[in-house]
Amino acid sequence: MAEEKKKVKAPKLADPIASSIDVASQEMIARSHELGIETIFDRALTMKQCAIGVQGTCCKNCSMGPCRLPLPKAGIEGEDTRKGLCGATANTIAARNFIRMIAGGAAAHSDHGRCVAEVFLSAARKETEAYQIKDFDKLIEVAKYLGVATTVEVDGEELDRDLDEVALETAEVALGEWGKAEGEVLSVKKAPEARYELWKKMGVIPRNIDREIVEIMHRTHMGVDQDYKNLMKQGTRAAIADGWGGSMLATDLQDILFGTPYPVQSEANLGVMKEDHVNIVIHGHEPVLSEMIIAVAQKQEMLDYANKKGAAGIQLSGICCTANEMLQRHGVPLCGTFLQQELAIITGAVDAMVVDIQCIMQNIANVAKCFHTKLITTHPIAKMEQENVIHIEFDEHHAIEDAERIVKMAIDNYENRGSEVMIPQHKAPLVAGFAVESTEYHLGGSFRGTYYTLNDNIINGRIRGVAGVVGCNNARTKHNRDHIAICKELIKNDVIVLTTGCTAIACAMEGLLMPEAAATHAGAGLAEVCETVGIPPILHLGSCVDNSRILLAATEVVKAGGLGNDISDLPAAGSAPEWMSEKAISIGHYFVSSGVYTVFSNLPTTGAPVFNDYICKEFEELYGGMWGAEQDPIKHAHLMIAHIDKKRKELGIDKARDRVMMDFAARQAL
Ligand code: BF8
Repeated sequence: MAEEKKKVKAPKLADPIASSIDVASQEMIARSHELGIETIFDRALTMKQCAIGVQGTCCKNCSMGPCRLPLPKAGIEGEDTRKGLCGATANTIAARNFIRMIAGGAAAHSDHGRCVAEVFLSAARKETEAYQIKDFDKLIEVAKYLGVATTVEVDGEELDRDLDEVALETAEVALGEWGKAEGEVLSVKKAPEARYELWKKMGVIPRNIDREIVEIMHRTHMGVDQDYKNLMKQGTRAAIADGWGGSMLATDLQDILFGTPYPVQSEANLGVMKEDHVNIVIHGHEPVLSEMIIAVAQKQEMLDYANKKGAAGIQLSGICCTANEMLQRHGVPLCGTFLQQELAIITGAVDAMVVDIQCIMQNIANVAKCFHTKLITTHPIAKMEQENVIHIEFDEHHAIEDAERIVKMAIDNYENRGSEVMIPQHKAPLVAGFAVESTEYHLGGSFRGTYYTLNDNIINGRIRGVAGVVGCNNARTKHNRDHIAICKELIKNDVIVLTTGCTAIACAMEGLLMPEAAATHAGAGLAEVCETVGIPPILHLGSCVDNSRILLAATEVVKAGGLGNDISDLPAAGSAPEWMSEKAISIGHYFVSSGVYTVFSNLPTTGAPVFNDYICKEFEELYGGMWGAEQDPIKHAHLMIAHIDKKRKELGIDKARDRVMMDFAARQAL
């Protein structure tokens, strides 16, 4: 009887308006409640964060723990006597946890890169017809930095080497970067010379990509490295192996295979799905999968098959970084950010969601159960336990057949849709695809494609500085709020923004990736430059592995001259306002190690104030870059702007000055 009387508590439901700034997402969160489907927004209310874990001071690296070392409410007065069972201090524990996050992030980016390198090798060996080299200029560029000969001497004459040979050797050397026995990661030399020399002096040049990740796991094992500075030295080496190694190779090899992005127009948000079309949403990270699905979905026989099944066509769209990859090379629309993956299925219009690796929430399988949606995993390292998930393993040797099977499965599923379709009618136009090469072209035109124009406008003060704003969504933060507030504040203050990942999708959904956004949102100086060269004030540079493009853009700015000798001299700053993944920590740390002041909403280091100070203050003296943390978006943007102004002052360009055309008399006076 007592049980009967016990009241069943209604589950807490997220307030749609408080959960997201995006109207389409708000509508779908409300829809999820109507249908009784739980999403991450609801779970964020019921599952509280661990107060010690967020401080970074919980050690679970051996079975005597977890040892939890919360920071006393009153802070630490005098000696910090907190210790784990083995005696590990809060600094050691926080540093171990921090660099394990770097290892996780670097592993994810770099393993993605390795997979692309393997496909590239298959293509170079002509083992697959599905993948072929698209960008030969990029192949030559990559071959050169990997030390592969691109010319051959015949009878005393220097001739171009056979491209098939160049491709094969480049693929073999590239793949070797993950595990070679000797030497150093070759792409690291793409950094400005001063940066490379600094890393050499500090002993943080990565030897190969995998080794630096493995060494983190060793050093953080019970009873190994117990000096937070030494731990961070290895964290730095692994982060460089990611940004200037695994991620950079992923980007470059993808460009060789699938083409280097050039500006394209498209649209963003859940409203890109079409009710009368077969909707296939591709979610994950490796374009190896999505490229094939794009190719197959455009085949006339597939379109005819879709028509036969009663659909007007096939609408592809993307979630997470696959979305950015498909967008920047093909103009395929963005369906949504990380936090919209469940919401996309709740439209009832997704006939198939195809996923590969990273940022895929396990709950999408539970949501898919409530609809007709086929959820298809494709990668051998990323399966799901729920029984409704279909696994079709994607392999470059039969990629077209795999893609055909997937697309056909989606088409066949179209007729199984229920009456519950509700696609929010919200989407925004965008321009994306600003790789280093296309930005150079835009800035300089066809006669002098260079970064001089950007440098000139930074020096004359029209552009105050450059910001890289990147990263995830986080269910603990109102969806997209901080991305948008920070980006708007930066461009309002004449700081041009380079963006990737989910920040890029958020900006697209807000209409900020349109050239017209310059007139409505940017300061007068930045707006003038954007209008003159025809670019948006926020440039979409691709997916998260493409943060390597931001590093290379910064390097081009250094090379163009007038703004110092190193990335740390530039009036530039980085930000990840809504970060959540380990990849974000690795990215943040390779930005910091490259000399960039990088601000996150919060850092998992606050429980160890000495270690926190080390990475947020002392690191600047060592590497010219440091971490910062600020939750309030406007203050966050102004920390970045203050740093940009500090750098302008150091460069002696803090007073706006226009280039003066001097007449003869003025020259004589000089
Ligand atoms: O790699 S920004 S939520 S999608 S981790 Fe994931 Fe974060 Fe989005 Fe792409 Ni990057």
